[in-house]
Amino acid sequence: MNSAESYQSALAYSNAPPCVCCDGQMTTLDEFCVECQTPAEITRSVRKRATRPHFISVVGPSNAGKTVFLGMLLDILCGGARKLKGVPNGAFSIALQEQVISALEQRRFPEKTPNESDLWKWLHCVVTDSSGKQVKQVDFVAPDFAGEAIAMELEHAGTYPAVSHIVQRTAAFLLLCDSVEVRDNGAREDLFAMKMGSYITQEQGLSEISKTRDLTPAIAVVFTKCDTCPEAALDPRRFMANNMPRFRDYCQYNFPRHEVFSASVVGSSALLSNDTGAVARVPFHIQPRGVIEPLHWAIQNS
Ligand SMILES: Nc1nc2c(ncn2[C@@H]2O[C@H](COP(=O)(O)OP(=O)(O)O)[C@@H](O)[C@H]2O)c(=O)[nH]1
Ligand SMILES: [Mg+2]
Ligand SMILES: [Zn+2]
Repeated sequence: MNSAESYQSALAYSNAPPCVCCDGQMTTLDEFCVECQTPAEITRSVRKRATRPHFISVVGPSNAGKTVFLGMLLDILCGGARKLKGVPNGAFSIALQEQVISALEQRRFPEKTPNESDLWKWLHCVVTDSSGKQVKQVDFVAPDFAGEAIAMELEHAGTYPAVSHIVQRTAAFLLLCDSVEVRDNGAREDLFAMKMGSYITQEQGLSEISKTRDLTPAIAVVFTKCDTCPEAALDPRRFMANNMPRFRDYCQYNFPRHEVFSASVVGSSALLSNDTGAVARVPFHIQPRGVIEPLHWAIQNS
């Protein structure tokens, strides 16, 4: 490296703020944090506003409905009709919203999320909550994780460092569970949630003493696709007690702040097969239900 080059690289280091997720050193040339894959765009925009961002992560097994839920959530926040309003930051947040909504409008569900963490779509939205006496503003930052990556990391901690960094930094988790899977395959979903719960406990270094309200993250269990599962829609708490008893107990003991919700993004859908015999679920009309409530609860409780 000649002196001009080393001057350039020194400048790139000195001007870049540390990563907003893992505090790792970044350079002005990085598009993503090399450590945790958080886009530099999020770090830049959050540091400019000089606030400490609120990481709310949406987790759950593959196919739980995370991508669709996040896209719809963004769309509702930006509609701004309610007490909770959001302004999306950066091209990637808008891209996620667009991808999900335009797919639904064409009566299909969006493509699956890639496994490589740098291809994940990140959502960043400045959310204003004016439902209480005091107006509260938070930076809502959430990666759209691939479910397989989460599952791999739970089995072999360290496979996806990005997941670990983000979990450590997260104040509230929305744990999405496919309500039909829970109804028909309760034990498996219960086990996944247990693994997720103990991973969070371990990564956040929660000891017996720290399990007080203030130090534990808020956990919102969200039963998705409840348009196809009336039991979950009717009484999500009871549905959890009946079908995921182990994780219910785990939450009661380890996460003093937890709540249970049910959600769906479509009013109705059907399984249709094409000429080759492949079966796909086709959404008929967009009718979000219970999408905003878990986020609102998470903001107020973390
Ligand atoms: N009936 C119904 N199906 C849904 C809903 N949300 C998602 N799905 C289905 O679940 C599949 C997986 O959703 P996706 O968001 O990609 O899951 P992810 O892997 O957790 O990101 C979709 O392709 C749809 O078939 C919903 O609200 N209702
Ligand atoms: Mg996805
Ligand atoms: Zn980082």
